[in-house]
Amino acid sequence: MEAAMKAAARTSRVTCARPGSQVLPQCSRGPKKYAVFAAPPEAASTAPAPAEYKMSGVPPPVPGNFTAASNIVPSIALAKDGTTAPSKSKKAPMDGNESTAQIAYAVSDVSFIYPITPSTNMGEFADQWASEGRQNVFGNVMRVTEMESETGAAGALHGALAAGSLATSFTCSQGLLLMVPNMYKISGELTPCVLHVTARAIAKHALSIFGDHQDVMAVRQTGWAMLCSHSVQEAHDMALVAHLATLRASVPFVHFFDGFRTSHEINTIETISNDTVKALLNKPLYVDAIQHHRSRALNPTHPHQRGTAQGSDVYFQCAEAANPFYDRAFDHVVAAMEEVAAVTGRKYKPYEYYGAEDAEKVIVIMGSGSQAVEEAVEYLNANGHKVGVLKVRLFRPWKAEAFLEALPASARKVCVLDRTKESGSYGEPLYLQVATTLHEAELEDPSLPRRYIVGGRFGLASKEFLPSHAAAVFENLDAEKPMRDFSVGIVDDVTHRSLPASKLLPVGVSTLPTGTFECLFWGMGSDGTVGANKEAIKIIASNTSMSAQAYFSYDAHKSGGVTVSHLRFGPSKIRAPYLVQQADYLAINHQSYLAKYDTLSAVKPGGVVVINTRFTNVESLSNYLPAKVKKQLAALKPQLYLIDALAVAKATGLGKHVNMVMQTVFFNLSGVLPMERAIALLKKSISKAYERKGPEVVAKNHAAVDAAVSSLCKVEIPASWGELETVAVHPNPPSKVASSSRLEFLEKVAQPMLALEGDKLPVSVFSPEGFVPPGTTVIEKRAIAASVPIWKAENCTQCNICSFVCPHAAIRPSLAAPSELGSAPATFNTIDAKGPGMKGLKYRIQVSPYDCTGCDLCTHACPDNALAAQPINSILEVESVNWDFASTLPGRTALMDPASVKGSQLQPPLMEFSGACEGCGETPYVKLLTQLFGDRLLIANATGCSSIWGGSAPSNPYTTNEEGFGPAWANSLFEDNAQFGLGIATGAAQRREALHHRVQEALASGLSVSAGLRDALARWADHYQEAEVANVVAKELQPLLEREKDAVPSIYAERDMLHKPSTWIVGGDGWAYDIGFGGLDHVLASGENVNILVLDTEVYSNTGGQRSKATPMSAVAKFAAGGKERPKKDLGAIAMSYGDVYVASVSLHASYGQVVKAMTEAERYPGVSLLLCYAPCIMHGMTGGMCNAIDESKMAVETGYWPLYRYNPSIKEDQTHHRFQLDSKKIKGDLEELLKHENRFQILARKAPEIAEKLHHDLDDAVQARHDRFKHMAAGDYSTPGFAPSREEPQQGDDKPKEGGCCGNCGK
Ligand SMILES: Cc1ncc(C[n+]2csc(CCOP(=O)(O)OP(=O)(O)O)c2C)c(N)n1
Ligand code: SF4
Ligand code: SF4
Repeated sequence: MEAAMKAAARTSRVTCARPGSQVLPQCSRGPKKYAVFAAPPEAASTAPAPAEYKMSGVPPPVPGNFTAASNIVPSIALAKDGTTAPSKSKKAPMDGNESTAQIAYAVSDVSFIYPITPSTNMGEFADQWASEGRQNVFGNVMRVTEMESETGAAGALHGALAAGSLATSFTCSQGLLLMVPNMYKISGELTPCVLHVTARAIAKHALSIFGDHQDVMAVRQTGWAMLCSHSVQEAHDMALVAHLATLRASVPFVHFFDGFRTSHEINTIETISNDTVKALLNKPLYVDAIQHHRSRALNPTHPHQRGTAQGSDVYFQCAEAANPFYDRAFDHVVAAMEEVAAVTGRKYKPYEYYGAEDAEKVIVIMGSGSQAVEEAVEYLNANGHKVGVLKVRLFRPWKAEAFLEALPASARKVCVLDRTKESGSYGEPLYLQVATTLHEAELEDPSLPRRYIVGGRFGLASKEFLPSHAAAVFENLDAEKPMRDFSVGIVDDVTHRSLPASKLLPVGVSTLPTGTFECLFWGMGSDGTVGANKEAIKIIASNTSMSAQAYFSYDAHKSGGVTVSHLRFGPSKIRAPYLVQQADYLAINHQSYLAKYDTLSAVKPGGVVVINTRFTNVESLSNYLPAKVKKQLAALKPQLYLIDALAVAKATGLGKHVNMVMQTVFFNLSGVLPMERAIALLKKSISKAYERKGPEVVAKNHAAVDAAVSSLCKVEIPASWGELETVAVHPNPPSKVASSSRLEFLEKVAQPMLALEGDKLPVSVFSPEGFVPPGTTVIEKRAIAASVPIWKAENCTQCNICSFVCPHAAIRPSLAAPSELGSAPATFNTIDAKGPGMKGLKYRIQVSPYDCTGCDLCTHACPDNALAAQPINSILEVESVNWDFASTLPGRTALMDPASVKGSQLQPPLMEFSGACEGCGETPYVKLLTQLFGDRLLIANATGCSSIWGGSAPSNPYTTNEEGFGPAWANSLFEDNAQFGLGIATGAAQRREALHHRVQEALASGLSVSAGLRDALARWADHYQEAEVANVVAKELQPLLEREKDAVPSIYAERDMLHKPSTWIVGGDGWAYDIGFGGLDHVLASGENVNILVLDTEVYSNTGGQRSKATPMSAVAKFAAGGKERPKKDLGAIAMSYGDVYVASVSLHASYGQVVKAMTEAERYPGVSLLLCYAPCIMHGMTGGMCNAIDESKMAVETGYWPLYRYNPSIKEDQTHHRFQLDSKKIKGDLEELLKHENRFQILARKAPEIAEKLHHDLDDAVQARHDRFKHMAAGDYSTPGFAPSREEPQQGDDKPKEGGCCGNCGK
């Protein structure tokens, strides 16, 4: 009920003004009056503009009841629940996304969005504020709609604009590319609109979520103005400038800032209040502009047509007709900047120079990098140089005169830095624009001095750009012949284009304002360190007069990865768009990091170092620490503190969460606030943050704060540590199948990257196409589990289920002949192997403690209580030796049918040790796939969690068997994976057909080869489509072909196609149900022999849990904050409706046998197969954690929430045989019980119990109805395939039956 009211309220707020808060007077237009042409005020002005639009041949807009002086922006009343946007400017710490979203929300009616890192948060902020009822400056609540893709978001944006709304969106990278077609349309129609973009790299040789300008440069041709912010403060201010300028200019704006660097950097900014924005928009100029935008909307009361087709006679002229808008846009931006300056005191220019008035050398740059250049400029000028920086904010439309005016006349040498790379171009876009500007100026005025101009690249994918790099750029300009087309910040030892390091400002020399305090915190993903530091910086920024800045860097693991928090605070404004170089304070929250990473390299000599360690005295620490680290400590002479934070956390009931303890210690040692005050503020922030989790959790955290400081010990560093010898260690484990290229990759690329030293790698070590060899995760050895399972031989019944369910392939059965156990470690106990063919063999279950994540799924799954979790420290050494020994035993893969639960686990998993979360529900499916068909797998993987845990360089969990065969894996994009997979399958099939043809021709031509080769080729030709036979013969053929390659060169050349591959298209529900559905549907209809595996977590897991069309009714997800009101899409029914698609719905943890059966059948089926896989995910918020995924999955099947079925079109229907088999035949148990175990359902139950009850009830009904339908289908009645009986008849508007019961369509 409340949801319905909310929805109605939202709609009404958007479409009509509340009494007394008139948004815009709706036009009471007479017929045939045209007000459809975009026409901005003639000149940029802050003075009230007359409501008159001069444009030759264009009638003025019809004013209706509107007057230019009317106040369109009502005073902001509190929304019903009392929430509102800030009404006064204030200083506040926030990141670039929030600072932008605040403005976008304040001035927009609607937003259409689609999640993409790092822009997603802007949409999420907007959605959150809307759900809280926050009003924009028009007194409305923004309507936020998540679309199925950015294509859809852009289409909807276009539509909303055409309907006269003030609409906005947030995106970047691939998302922005998907918007291109509509961007042309929006600009072509001269529509005011702002798109906020966290500029990001584009997926090329690899995907990267980090920041640069490749995406925005890929839309520079679409006719949108492009305004760039250089800092978090600017993101706030320029967002407003963009929204004002677009109204003035009637040209759409892309407002962009650097992804992650600005979008996720927390900095203290001065916010602009809604009252201030409102006052600006109340100016008659904007009143006019908004009214004009609305009045030229599509409206049947004063209709017009747009989007027509034009021919060669007029298209060109029409395109040129828009020139005046672009000609004036620059002035409008200047005017908007002046207006913002007038109310904030912050002055901006489209091109702004900073530096020596008589500078000889100038860097031109756009984005956050300009702040690093500013620091370098200050440093160099203070040291007698004459340099400056010209910061570009407005990239499009470009105004040459203004640019030239901003450039000091003294500048003889100019270097343009682009944060993008256009391979093959003659210079990057900003460089080309500046070069043309200078060249044309010199042509027009020969008296002007000639300037030397060069261009270079920096900062791709957030590569560090330091003041030192900027100095290197100035030094390049000093050369007699400065390098052109260079890179800075990397070492290019291939084409030798990188600049040498700066001598004037070496790395390590600080350019920060005096008194800035820098801190580094090394934490583990999901251990709470990042969250705690966000709170810390907010406490400092809000409770002291200091400026503050925070930035967080992560590695690619979904869980258990490394996080480093970079915090700065001090008396002066902090720019520094780069990582902390010299920390005053270093906290290492996990002692193992000291040995694994060079954590001490960025600490100031004499700084504070705090280590969370079990070894809390110098003697025990000395035994633990590697010599290299001790030597570093001796040289740095820090104030060293030790604390067993884990013990404190455990004692206070926080388990392994040490974040609160470490945060308290930070406040104590940094002295940033008086300790008493710091504790009070910390406790306040804890109460707020954990309120939702209940008073117990709050109390435990408070107790941890109280206990922290007394556990801290200060230790003196022994002088002897400085004299230690250090030896390099080589952690490469033995590898059964290791090509030289793989070993080289592991040594030269993977190991440095895993040690977080990838920044130091030169260009020459990389494969330019970004390819990664198989099996690289084997060297990671993360040891992130707190406890790992140990086998209790006496209880084991040898079912192999522990291995089957393990998401990380970290526990496996071993079989050994007694003779092979001679060199086994003493602790490697075994039992007699059971089962057919196992006689005389020994059996053991072995865990890899370094690779286990401690998820505990195996111990929960074991039906015989044969596994017990033990603390990792107690077993690490023993069990890792046992694991190494087990890895040397020969595989006994042929002993059992692989297509069985037990037999599948005797096959080596060819996907191991991925970076997925502990207990992830996706990985076991893919691991099983590799055990069933791994030696012939071709995988097309959609972007999503499975592409991140499955392919984050250098970690490639896909590995090879003893013959070197294994899955070949590729990710194209998020949206096109089905088509990509179809292409792979078609391409491979085509090449095999051609090979088959060649073989047949060769055999027919009586070729002179050995009888053995002839016979094998003939057998292959007869069975080349039957994998089981063809692949055996293919192996047999390899040595024969090698020997006689000269006789059959064309067959020899294609010999890798003798092997029959199995193509699998893998992706999440976001891909399959939403963005990739169009392609998926096409593949379903294609009849090709491909298999589709949908890992259904029922949300977009990879981007933080946004709603997809697979999200079940009543679940709370991002963009479904009030619980999803619509049912889950039935993808299986859609697929079955084709009739010739194999479809199965499986749940690995609920039925081990059914999933093996379904995968095997799907692979065998000679057409399209679709497997819908229930994948528990951390996003579900399971009570007790992911170790309960097995019980939860079973309950989901029992209650009918997740059905198990197989639809096999190859079965011939008759009385007893049916294509549709319902494997979960009965519904039992209480669905409500299941929902009680998952936070995604409980959030709503706590927040709005009545709505939850209704939605849960509806879900229950839908489950029951589907089960009834399935029972019919299982009995051969397919009369309503795919259509669940609906509970309510849809309202049919004009088509509703007329009296007498006729639908009316027959005309009666
Ligand atoms: C065109 C485009 N838009 C958005 C994204 C960002 N993105 C990457 S993965 C993902 C969600 C994946 O969700 P799903 O398919 O359900 O897979 P899961 O992560 O749950 O395994 C999104 C939105 C993208 N990569 N490309
Ligand atoms: S605890 Fe988890 S990761 Fe470790 S072996 Fe068991 S199932 Fe695998
Ligand atoms: S699917 Fe869920 S559990 Fe698995 S890696 Fe993604 S977020 Fe983690």
